[in-house]
Amino acid sequence: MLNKLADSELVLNDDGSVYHLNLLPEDIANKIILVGDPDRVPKVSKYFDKVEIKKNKREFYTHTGTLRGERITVMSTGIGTENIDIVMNELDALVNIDLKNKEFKTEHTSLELFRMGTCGSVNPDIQVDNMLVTQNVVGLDGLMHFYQDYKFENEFSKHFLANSPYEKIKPMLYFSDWAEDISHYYKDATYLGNTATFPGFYAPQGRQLRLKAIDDKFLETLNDLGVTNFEMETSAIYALSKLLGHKAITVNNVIANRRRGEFSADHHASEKNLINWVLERIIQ
Ligand code: R1P
Ligand code: URA
Repeated sequence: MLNKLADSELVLNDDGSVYHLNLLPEDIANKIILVGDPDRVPKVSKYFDKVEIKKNKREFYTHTGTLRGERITVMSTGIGTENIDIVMNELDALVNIDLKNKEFKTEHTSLELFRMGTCGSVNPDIQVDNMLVTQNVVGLDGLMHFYQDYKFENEFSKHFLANSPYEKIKPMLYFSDWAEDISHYYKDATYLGNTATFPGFYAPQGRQLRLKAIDDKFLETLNDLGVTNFEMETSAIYALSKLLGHKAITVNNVIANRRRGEFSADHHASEKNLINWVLERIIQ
């Protein structure tokens, strides 16, 4: 059959669930909170009225339940865009592929994806323990170069490409803005910014412990190019949402101000604040 996927391409577990997420279509809601840290999942779902589903495999922990009567899922992605590649493709398969027949469905279902993460700011004026919503994102990890038809250009991307001095990382750049506008949920956010997503936490984000990073001015240079904050997932979430027809928005709690060398004095309290901030807005 024309659209039938081979067993090697769409891999399923013995119970018919998708390979890494270990989920069946009925296990997820259309509104999904994505967090990096698996420990953040129960910290979110403890606010649900009730939790109906708890499943996990590797770093992917999922709780689905209701909050103020609305069905909602919270899932951990682990760290990095290579995990987001798995999360986005398998979430999409759960709603847009008939898993029993391994055929594409004719009706498209669009998910609402809310990344709730942490980041470091490279704008010295952005204060720690505040929420920063990503409007534009630049990916320096290279994932989207493996997908055909990914093209994106806007004022931010044009400015960045025209002015970036980093020849070595230029071939790995790609850009996106929010996949479809679900920014109304977060219209009162303190900061709206341009996020850079990296394939690492240390040298890729300009941190130098015993090894030297690309140069000593990395943070200032990226800030001058318009970047406000650094993290490790949003570029892939925005770009794959765009291609797959889902809606996505990231809010990151700023836990580090890299330019001032400051870290949140109580990042546990700050995380709790982030969770409440998001839940109050996405389920009214
Ligand atoms: C690095 O410590 C991790 O924290 C940030 C980065 O994107 C990376 O995943 O996000 P989370 O707090 O959601 O994991
Ligand atoms: N997450 C990151 O990826 N970088 C930071 O500086 C803080 C959180």
